[in-house]
Amino acid sequence: MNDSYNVNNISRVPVLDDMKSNFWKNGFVIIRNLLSQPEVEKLKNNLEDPESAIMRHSYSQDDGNGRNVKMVLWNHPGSDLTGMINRCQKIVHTCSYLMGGEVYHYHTKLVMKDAKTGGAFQWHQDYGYWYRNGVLFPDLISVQIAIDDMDLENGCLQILPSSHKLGRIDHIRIGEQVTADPERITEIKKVLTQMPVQLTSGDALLFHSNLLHRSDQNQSERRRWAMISCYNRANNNPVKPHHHSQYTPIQVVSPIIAQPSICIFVAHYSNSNKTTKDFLQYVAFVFCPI
Ligand SMILES: O=C(O)CCC(=O)C(=O)O
Repeated sequence: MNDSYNVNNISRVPVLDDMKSNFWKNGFVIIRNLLSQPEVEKLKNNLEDPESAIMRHSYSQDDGNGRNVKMVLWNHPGSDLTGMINRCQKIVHTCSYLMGGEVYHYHTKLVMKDAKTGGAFQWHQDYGYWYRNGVLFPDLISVQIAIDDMDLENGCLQILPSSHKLGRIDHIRIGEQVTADPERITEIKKVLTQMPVQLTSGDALLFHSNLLHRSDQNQSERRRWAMISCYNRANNNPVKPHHHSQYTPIQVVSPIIAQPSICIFVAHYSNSNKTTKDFLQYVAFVFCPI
C-alpha cells in the first residue's frame, strides 16, 4: 500500500461533508458536472471512433429478454483519454475520501445501450459478483459517468436507496446476467422505495458496491452510453487472482484532463507510461465462477 496516502490532505471535487454522510446513509451520491462539457465532449468524440481500440474490443451481452447491451471492459486504466479519466485526481481522490482510504482501479466498463435495441439489467449488487472474486470486504465504489443524458425513456439506472445496508444478497444466474435473489427483492421493495437516477451528460452517480440497482431497456430513439469505473480499497486486495485487478497503485493525474492543452497532456502520459489497457474478453466475464 501507498503509505504516503493521506485522505485528509488531498484534492477532490468539493464534496461537502454532508455528502460523505449521505453516501453512507443512502449508499450513493450524485455529483452534477463531474466532467465539464468540454471534457465529456472529448470523451464522446474519442469513443465514437469505430476504429479505436476500445470499440474494437466491444461485445454484446444478452439481457434475457430479447435485447443486448454492448460493452467494453478493461482492468488497468492505461494512458489514453479514458485512462486519464479513470486516473484523474478529482475522481480518484473523491472516491478515496468517500471510502476513507486509498483506492485502486478495479475495472471500468463502458455500457452502450443503443436506441430502441439496448437491453436491460436485472436487480443486482456489484458486490454480488465481486464477493466471488475473493474480495473480502464490500469496500468498493462505482462511478457511473453519463456520457449521454440518461432518463426513464432510455434506461437510466434505478436504485434502491439505503439497500447497501442490507449486506450482500445471494445472486443467481438468469440468462447471461447474474441477478439478486428475486424473492428477496420482492420483499425489499416493500420497504425501500425505488429511485430513478436521471443524469445529464457529464454528471456522475457514485455508489456503494452493495447498493441494489437495475436498468430498463432503451425504448427511446436516443442511445444511452455510460462509463462505470470501479475502485477498491487498497487494503482490500482480493485474496485470489481472478479476471479483475489486484492492488495496483493508481498513477493519479492532474491537472483536470480536458483543458485546451489536453492533447499535449494525454500524449505526455501516453509516451511516458508503460501501462496499457488490458481489455477483457466476453468469455472471461460470462464464465467467471459464481
Ligand atoms: O448501465 C447500466 O444500466 C447498468 C450497468 C450495471 O449495473 C453493471 O454493469 O453492473
